[in-house]
Amino acid sequence: MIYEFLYPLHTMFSSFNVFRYITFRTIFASITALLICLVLGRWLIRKLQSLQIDQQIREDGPKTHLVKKGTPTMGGILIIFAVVISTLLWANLAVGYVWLVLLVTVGFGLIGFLDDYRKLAGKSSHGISGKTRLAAEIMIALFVGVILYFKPGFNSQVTIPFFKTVLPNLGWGYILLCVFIIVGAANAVNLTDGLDGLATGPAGICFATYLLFAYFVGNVKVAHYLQIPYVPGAGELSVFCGALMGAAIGFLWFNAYPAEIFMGDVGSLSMGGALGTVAIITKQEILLAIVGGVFVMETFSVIFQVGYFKLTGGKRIFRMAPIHHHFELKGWAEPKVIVRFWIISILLALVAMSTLKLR
Ligand code: 57M
Repeated sequence: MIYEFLYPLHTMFSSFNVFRYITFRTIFASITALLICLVLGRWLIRKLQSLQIDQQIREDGPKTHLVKKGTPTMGGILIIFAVVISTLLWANLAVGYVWLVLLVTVGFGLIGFLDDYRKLAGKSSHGISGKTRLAAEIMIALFVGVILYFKPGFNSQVTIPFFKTVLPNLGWGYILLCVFIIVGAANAVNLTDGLDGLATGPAGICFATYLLFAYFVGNVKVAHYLQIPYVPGAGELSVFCGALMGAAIGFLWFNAYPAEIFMGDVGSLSMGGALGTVAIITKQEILLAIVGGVFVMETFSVIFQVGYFKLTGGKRIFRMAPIHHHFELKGWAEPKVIVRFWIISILLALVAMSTLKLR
């Protein structure tokens, strides 16, 4: 809104010309979201405690988690609030992509909210049925895929890291890819969110990375120089990614070990769905597997664990999946697991950025 109302006044106040710059608005979107989380975090924790919206801890998990019983959850409500307010304030709302990512953020957040609520209402760690949740996620992702597929100027080519001339055109199959990436990313972040800040940190790193990608693909000169697809309007997603990065950092202030609040499925599904959608719009779909490598590693550890368990009639590859629990049961202190996963996430983000030149 600031862009729409204040930039036109630059003819009277020359300093308002600064509102035209995506870089400026991205920085202030990050600061706005971060401050909203810092200012409201303590209040939300107290509110959730008074409403007894606290985490049910599964008995079959690592025993070190039992002390976490009673930790307020559904803190993702704050993340979504901060991101929506900050994006509406600082992004150019005439760009349709902004509304598309906001739809996914709020839509997946609502699914997570209902899941969290059912767990609390049922006082167990099982929420709405997996099929219902998956169906709702697929519906939203399908809507995004169809909108993008039929949007004039948006192509159904897939960008392959390291190969600038390999751009397979999936046709309507691109819609299925959209569903796979958005739903996959949402559930990968959800699985990863099992230690204090374990999902929050890498999510912030991923949005910082896609903040840059969005700016690059949305700038015709930079896109041409890097020989990556030019996506008119995608630059505004830098503002959205900046807001999400700021909100993640702000939430981490309270979610850092020992966590005073968990984000809940409302936060993890929301952030993961938003990340998948940004990766698609910026035409850096496959690169998400590198940028979000921690989320991919966590998900595959579960797939391999469950598959091996069924194949061998009860044997396990890991002491417990997802893999963060494996290291916990090996004796690593929780903070050590968390910070080492953050380091891996930073490394993967740097490798992903390097692929823009290694082509
Ligand atoms: C999402 N949720 C955390 C919190 C957070 C198929 C199977 C792999 C599913 C998986 C599962 O249940 N995943 C659900 C992970 C939970 O966190 C809540 O959920 C939200 C995110 N969706 O915001 O509200 C617990 O994680 C801990 N936590 C923190 N700090 C945080 O900042 O300590 C979360 C956030 C919280 C808290 O203890 O209660 C979770 O782990 O459930 N299942 C598992 O991950 C289980 N693994 C398992 O069963 N492995 C089996 C098979 C199925 C692969 C095996 O290895 O043989 C583990 N999780 C639990 N108990 N809770 C182990 C058993």
